[in-house]
Amino acid sequence: MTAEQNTVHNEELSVVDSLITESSTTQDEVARMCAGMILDGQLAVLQRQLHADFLKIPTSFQLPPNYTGLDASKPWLIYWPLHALEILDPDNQTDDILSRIGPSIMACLNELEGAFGGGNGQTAHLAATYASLNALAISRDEQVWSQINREGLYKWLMSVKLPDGGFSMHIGGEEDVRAVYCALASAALLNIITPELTEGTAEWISRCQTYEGGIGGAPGNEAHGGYAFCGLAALCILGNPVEMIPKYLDVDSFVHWLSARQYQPEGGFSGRTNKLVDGCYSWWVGGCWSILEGVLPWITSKDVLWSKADLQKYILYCCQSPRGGLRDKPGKSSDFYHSCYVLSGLSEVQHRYSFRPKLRESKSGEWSFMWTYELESPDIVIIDEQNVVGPLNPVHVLPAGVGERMHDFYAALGTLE
Ligand code: FPP
Ligand code: ZN
Ligand code: K
Repeated sequence: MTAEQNTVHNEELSVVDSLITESSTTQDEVARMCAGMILDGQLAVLQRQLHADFLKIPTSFQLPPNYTGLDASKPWLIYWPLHALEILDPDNQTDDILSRIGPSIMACLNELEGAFGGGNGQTAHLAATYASLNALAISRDEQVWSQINREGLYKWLMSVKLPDGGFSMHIGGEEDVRAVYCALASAALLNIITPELTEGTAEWISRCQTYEGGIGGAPGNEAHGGYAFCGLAALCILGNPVEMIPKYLDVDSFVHWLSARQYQPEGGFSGRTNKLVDGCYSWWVGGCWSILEGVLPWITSKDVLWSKADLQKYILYCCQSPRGGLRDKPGKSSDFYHSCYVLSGLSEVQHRYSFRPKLRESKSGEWSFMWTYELESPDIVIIDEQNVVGPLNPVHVLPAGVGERMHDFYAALGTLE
């Protein structure tokens, strides 16, 4: 079935009930607004220069006052825009920008605890640690890499590991599947994955899959796109995804829930049932599709579970802010978080990723670095040359090759004593 037939098909089947609520009204408004912006049979142009200028703000200026709420997210304010800049165009990464990543990130290291906080002197935190290591991967700064105390970081990771197999975000903090993903992705980059670090974790992730088929933040919580990605990507770090995914997830119900995330006529994804489309789910949900397509060949064979063409249209027509940067939906302002994940979603649409276990020796801790990519086929999605963004590692959400290089640096140093 082509994307066009798919649209007609869904409209014929759409059921409108007579109950009007605040949510049904906003849903109708968003659908109408997006439909009005999307031109059929054409593609909007990706405004590269405008987005690059927006994404360079944190590298050259003081952030505007509305960013003060992100004072505990400084590593994210480095990772988000720099990842987005690099997939937009690798030439955006000047030596000057890259050389300033290391010192800025190292200022967030909590030396007493052994991991990174959201800012200078702040508590060590898994989200900040994940964003910090991703930013350091992008820096390619081996001098700074060699300053990281992997033993100390490993001890801290073990201190947030919980007896049920999950992880808490910080010492005494909340336990959720974000924490699992952030811990494992960090450990994979540093080549410090051990059996004791991962014991019981796949089973814990499995308990987060809900009756809807998606993955919730913790066992018993509502399925959500953000957590679905974290759970699926974490399984791809824990072992060979070809075995891990079907072993720990009910794949049919997961795929069923994922396919219900795309809305018509918007073309974008929602994060959960009965909520609105949002550009950032182009990655959180789209990333799940990338991984599944790369691991389970039957998902790759047809374009009937979701429409890449329609997601690309949502991104290009509805998520580009006229002031530069990418956004949740029309009417919202752009920000660095949405720029990172909307552009990653565009990359996912334009590339087909494959998991290739023979690429490397399959030692533990290497599973997430065995991904290859090619441009998606033109009968699945039209890729206009002027809109192409770069490929990713779909597990680490880093420009392709970047996480691999950092992992190899630490692999050459060997494992921990
Ligand atoms: C709902 O917000 C959002 C959540 C419940 C959390 C989502 C989780 C992520 C985005 C993943 C984070 C991942 C890492 C690696 C830190 P909402 O109610 O405003 O949005 P909604 O209406 O779209 O559900
Ligand atoms: Zn969003
Ligand atoms: K893809």
